[in-house]
Amino acid sequence: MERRELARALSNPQDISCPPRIREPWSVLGVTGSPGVGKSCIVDKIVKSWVDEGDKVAVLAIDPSSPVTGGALLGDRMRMSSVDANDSVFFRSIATRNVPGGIPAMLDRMIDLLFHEGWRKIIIETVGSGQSEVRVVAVADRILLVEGPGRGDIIQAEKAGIIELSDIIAVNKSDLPGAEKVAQEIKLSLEMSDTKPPAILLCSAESGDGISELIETINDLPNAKGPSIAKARERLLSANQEILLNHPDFSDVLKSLVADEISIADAMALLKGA
Ligand SMILES: Nc1nc2c(ncn2[C@@H]2O[C@H](COP(=O)(O)OP(=O)(O)OP(=O)(O)O)[C@@H](O)[C@H]2O)c(=O)[nH]1
Ligand SMILES: [Mg+2]
Repeated sequence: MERRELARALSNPQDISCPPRIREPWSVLGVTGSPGVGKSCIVDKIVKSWVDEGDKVAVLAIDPSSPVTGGALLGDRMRMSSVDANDSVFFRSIATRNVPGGIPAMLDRMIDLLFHEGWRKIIIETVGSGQSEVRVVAVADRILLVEGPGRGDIIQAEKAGIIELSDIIAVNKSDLPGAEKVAQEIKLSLEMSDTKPPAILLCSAESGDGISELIETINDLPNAKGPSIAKARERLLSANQEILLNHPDFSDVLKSLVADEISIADAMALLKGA
C-alpha cells in the first residue's frame, strides 16, 4: 500500500478489515506520561535506533498538542533530524474527539493495518495518566511510562493504574535536579506492590545519558504469549465500552435516562440485548 493510500485507510479506521497482527514477538510500544516530560524526544531516539537496525517504524501520536509544548509535533522534529529515515518512518497524529466506539478499538484496527503493511514496530505516544490514557496505552504490547523531576505526577499515575501496567519507567531529564529523587520515590512506591516491578531507569533525552541503556532494556523486554492481568483487564473494559457505544440504541437509551423513564439497570439490560 502506498503511503497516501495507507494514510487514507487510517483515516477511516472503521472500514479497516485485515487479519489481526501477530503478537509474538511484540511489536507495539506504548509511551505515556505527563505533558512535557520528554516523551516525543525519547520516542525520537527509539525510532532512530530501530530504523538503524533496519526496522520500519510507525508512530501514532494521540492528541499530540499539549499546552506545555504548544503542539510541537514529533514529526517536525524527525524531519529536521539528521537521520534520513523517510522510507522507514511513518507518522500519524490522531485526534481523539468524537470517535465512535472509543479510541482503543480504533487504535487496535489501525495497528493491525500498519502491521499488515509491514510496519513491524509501532509506537503509540499518548499524553497524561488518567483513566482514558490507561485504556489507550493498554492496546500496546509493552508500555514505557516517562516521568520527570519536580512533578508529583507519580501519584496520579499510581491512582490510574499506569504504574501497574508499565514494563519500564524512564525518569527523564536526569540532567536537571530532582530526577534521582523521583526515581527513588517510584522505587519506594513499588515496594508495596505484589506484581513484578518494572525496570526504572534514569535518562536524559537532552544529553543522551542513559538513552542507549533505555533502548536496550526496551529491546530486551521478554516476549509473552498473552497480556498481563492489568493489560487484559483494561482491554476487556475497552471492549465492553465499545459494545455500549456502538449499540444502535445508545442515544435513545441516554435520552430515556435523562427523562428519568428508566434506571441504569434497565439501560444496561437494553444495551446488552442486541
Ligand atoms: N533538560 C531537559 N529537557 C528535556 C529533556 N527531554 C526533553 N526535554 C525538553 O522538554 C520539552 C518537552 O519535550 P517533549 O519531548 O516534547 O515532551 P512530551 O512529553 O512529548 O510533551 P507532550 O507531547 O506535549 O506531552 C522540550 O522542550 C524538550 O526539549 C531532557 O532530558 N532534559
Ligand atoms: Mg509529545
